[in-house]
Amino acid sequence: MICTLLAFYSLFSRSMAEARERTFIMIKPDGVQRGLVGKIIKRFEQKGFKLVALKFMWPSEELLKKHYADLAGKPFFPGLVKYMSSGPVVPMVWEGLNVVKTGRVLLGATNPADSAPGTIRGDLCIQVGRNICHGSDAVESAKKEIDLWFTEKEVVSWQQANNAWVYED
Ligand code: DAT
Ligand code: MG
Repeated sequence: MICTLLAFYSLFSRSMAEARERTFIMIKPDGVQRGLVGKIIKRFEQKGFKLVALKFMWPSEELLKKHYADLAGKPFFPGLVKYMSSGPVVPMVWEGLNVVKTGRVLLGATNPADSAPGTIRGDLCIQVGRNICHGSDAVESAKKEIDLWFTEKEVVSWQQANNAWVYED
């Protein structure tokens, strides 16, 4: 009996821990300028993911160079930093089961020419240099990006009222 309870508890706590995965999503300057903020946020909300941090800010080149540090050697890097620092952005943290991977699926392929219809990029943009949104590509990079863009206090832990209707356990 105790074993059954323990097994059940460990299963339950594991699935709850998995549901607390976090990813860093950002609406880029073109997404803001084109009035797509609400639309992009809506995709994540409707899916069932939980918003745990959000702000509106004009990022510095310095911050963007850190954010895209692993692309520093690419020929498009200077243009990328210029574009990303050309206006305000909406950095966010979303939480949920497999949210890093599923977040990328919701965004669509990096190059909108290859993004499937129904995805954010597939529906709302055309060129890779104006692809309106960013999403972390792995759990580890998500942690780094969240720490880069948000302080610990800005990320809010809370219980979503509809949780039991989004997850079966
Ligand atoms: P993603 O944003 O899907 O994670 P990435 O990390 O490879 O893609 O690149 C970061 C951003 O850099 C991408 O969203 C748009 C820009 N970018 C990537 N490849 C590019 C290219 N070949 N030409 C111009 N911009 C590019
Ligand atoms: Mg990337």
